[in-house]
Amino acid sequence: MTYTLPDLPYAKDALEPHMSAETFEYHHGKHHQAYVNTANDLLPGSGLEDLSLEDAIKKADGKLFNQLGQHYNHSLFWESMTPNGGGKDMPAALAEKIDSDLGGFDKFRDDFIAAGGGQFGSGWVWLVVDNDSGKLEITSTLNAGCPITDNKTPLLVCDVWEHAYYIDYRNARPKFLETFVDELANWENAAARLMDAS
Ligand code: MN3
Repeated sequence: MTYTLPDLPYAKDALEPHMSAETFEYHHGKHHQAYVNTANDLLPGSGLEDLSLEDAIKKADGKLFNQLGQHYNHSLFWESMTPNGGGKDMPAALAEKIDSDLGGFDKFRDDFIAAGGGQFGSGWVWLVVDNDSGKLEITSTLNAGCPITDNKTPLLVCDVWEHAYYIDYRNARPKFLETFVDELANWENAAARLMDAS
């Protein structure tokens, strides 16, 4: 297995003014690329060379886990955004599941923003399906943490490392999270992942 940086699913300036081309130049072109390169440097001799990314994450630890987790997390983060995304307008199957499992869109919005804002230091905030209960959950992870190691299927993720928002929002992480939910979230992609999970 050799990992490669996935292309962005839109042009670098497609999410402006909410996320700038400059942010993508650094975040996708440099940060994510570096995780991919380091993963490929560490993989030979790890015993995980022939596994899928998901299976390798479940078995890796230490520095290799960090690179693989960051590769998976960033790949889903790019997919988790779309031009003219966000807001309440989403596929019915996902909206109904948010109503039944998370108390409706407004409560989901508040709880997702609070979970991302409350993550101390670097990390991620997620909308996931718990594979045992089948219910949606909001969860956050530290550093390269990834919910697939906790038997959950990720539907949507927002990066809350400072490098994700510092160019466009400086220190205003809550404003970045509000913009993610209101303007950027790719509900179509989350709904497709929900369908695959169930
Ligand atoms: Mn990042």
